[in-house]
Amino acid sequence: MRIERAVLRQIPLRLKEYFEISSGGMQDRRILLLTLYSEGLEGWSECVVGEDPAYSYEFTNTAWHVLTEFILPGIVGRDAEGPEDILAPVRWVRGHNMAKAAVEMAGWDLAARAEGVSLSQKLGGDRDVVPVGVSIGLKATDEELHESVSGYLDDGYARVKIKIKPGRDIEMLAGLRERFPDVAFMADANSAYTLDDVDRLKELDALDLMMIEQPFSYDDFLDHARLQEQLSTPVCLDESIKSEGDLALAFELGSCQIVNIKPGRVGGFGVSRRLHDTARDRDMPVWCGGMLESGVGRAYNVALASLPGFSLPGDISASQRYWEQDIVTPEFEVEDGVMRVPSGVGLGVELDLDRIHGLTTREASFG
Ligand code: OSB
Ligand code: MG
Repeated sequence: MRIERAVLRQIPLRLKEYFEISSGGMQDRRILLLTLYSEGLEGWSECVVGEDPAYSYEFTNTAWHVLTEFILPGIVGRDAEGPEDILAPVRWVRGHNMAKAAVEMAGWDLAARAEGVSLSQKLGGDRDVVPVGVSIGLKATDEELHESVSGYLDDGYARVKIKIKPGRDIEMLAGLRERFPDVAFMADANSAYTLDDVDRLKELDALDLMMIEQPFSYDDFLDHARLQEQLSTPVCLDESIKSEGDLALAFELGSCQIVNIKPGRVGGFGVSRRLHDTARDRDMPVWCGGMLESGVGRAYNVALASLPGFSLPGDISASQRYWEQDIVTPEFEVEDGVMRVPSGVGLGVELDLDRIHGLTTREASFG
């Protein structure tokens, strides 16, 4: 596939509800959409950066910068065998996985379209529906949290993830467990703790959680291992796993028992599939995380989650959980704990191009 042209766009999209995690909040998303043109086809992808460098050093402006200055000029006009070597001319660019992933993933859409198959089929997915959960941000009061949980349970989610931070953790989760004795809950700390908090974190073991996600810093493999040793609740790593080497390290040290795979964070679909394969060989469950994506990024997450090793529900929620109106049709929906994997060619959903063009605030094109 020869990449003849690339267009990068930014559009504002306001989350229906303010979303707060331990490092801060978000409401006004700035979605980056990439279109690659090759042999009469268009491949679309979303660069899943946040608006500030809290979750990762990458954010909207670093991705815009590195894509427009280095990555897109480096790949436009070049030939690639397929999506997995589309980034070959810019291998020298260190880091910036989310920026790189956007290019690689648009390449998967192009490749799927060229073969007339869905993204899921192209990747090797073997399921028509995938189990899905919801991730609920920090709430000011327990009452608000309980109300939110109860609404999402009515919507049919298969498990509920609760954001935690020091001061909003054990007691809050204990209250939730008391009110909802049988719900599959997990907690996500987004790096809010250190090993000094180990005694407190051990109290989680009484709450029957599926897992605790990323309690410590993204680079703290050793302390995560020390925690897991003392905790019966499985530790799941998110921010820490950016490459195959990170997974090998986590496995070797015993830093976690479960891994959350986000294709943007690890640099694309190729790495995501290899992480899935490795975890599967080692009997380590994986699930697909989310980055509050528009329908474009969501299409990739659903396709990824259709691989056989994604045994746990992902953070893949309905379009309506995030947006008044998504930028794809049909919107993604949840019923009885599952989401349907699109079976149409490529992303398998239609882009609302008029709306995307109307919303575009920044645009750069190459070739
Ligand atoms: O840690 O999983 C996370 C959103 C933004 C940044 C980090 C995270 C999240 C979520 C939301 O938990 C998951 C979703 O997209 O629904
Ligand atoms: Mg997380």
